[in-house]
Amino acid sequence: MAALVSKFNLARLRSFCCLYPMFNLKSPRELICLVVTILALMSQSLADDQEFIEDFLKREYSLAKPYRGLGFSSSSQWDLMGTAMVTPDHVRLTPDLQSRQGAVWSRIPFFLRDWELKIHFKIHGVGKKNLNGDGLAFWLTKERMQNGPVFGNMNQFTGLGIFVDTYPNADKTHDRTFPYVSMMLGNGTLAYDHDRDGRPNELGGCSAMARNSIHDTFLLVRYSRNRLTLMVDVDGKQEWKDCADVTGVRIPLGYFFGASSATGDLSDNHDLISMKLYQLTVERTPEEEEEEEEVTIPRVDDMDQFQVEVEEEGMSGVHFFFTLLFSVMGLGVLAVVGLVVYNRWKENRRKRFY
Ligand SMILES: [Ca+2]
Repeated sequence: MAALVSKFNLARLRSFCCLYPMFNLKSPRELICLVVTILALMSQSLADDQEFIEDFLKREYSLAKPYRGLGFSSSSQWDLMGTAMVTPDHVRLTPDLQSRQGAVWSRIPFFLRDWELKIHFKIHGVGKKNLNGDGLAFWLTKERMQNGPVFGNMNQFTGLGIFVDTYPNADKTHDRTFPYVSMMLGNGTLAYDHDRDGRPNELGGCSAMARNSIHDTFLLVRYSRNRLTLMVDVDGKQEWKDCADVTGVRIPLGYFFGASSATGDLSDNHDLISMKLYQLTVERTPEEEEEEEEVTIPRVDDMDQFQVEVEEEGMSGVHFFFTLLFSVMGLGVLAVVGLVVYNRWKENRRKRFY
């Protein structure tokens, strides 16, 4: 549909260009008129595209100005937590003060299979570079509204975590520049290692100069056909730069979106301006529908680290061993008892014959 709309506008522009030589521009006034007409056509095209995008915007999972449906009332779609505060321009998760934690969590479980999340955020503060912290995190997890050590959320979370880490905790490894954006898939047992800036369990990431930036800073998370892509736009060029891309990622349905932040000895203002969720239209053949298995625990295919034994659907190794052991012992006891009884019976029978 977007393509159609754009094509239509392109056609309009082209027909206009064909007409162009026919115009005999005699005065600067006519030239201005021409430029205005072209600009009007172009803005129309942008507006149409915008409309197309808005069609797929899922408002119930999005958070944007003027931040209605956010707060403590029963009709709210988002809950606030800790130091999170709504202003006309942003949701401030933490102020530029030490030891604060703030978060915002969606109340509605999420059930779309193919989607795109565009996040507009701002991290700024008075601290010098690398004397600020700790950063921001965005979530799609089973758990919600928990306090903890992972940018203001619990550790051993179940689901997706996207981090904008602004402080190098593992400062001896000068392998990356901060802020560093990364993603991790938690399964309830894997931990985010804060002291190592999440290196052991990260799925991928990139450096992004997203702090005290004069430009607007954005993240894009796309999840479609089990492929998870992370992109950043922090240079004011209005273009997405690839950051991480992983296939075979299985995220169960029914999880919650959230954003959280924490400050420690070092601090920053961590502002969330918007989180916009778009549904992606993906055609699937009946065979593909059949192949699409429903997962209960997040995992990444071909990455052992992200696999856990599903114990509720079968016996664990230890359970199986003891069941087998006791069964064998039980059979042994039965055999012995049976043998004794049989010998007694045989003896009695022999005695009767004498
Ligand atoms: Ca860090």
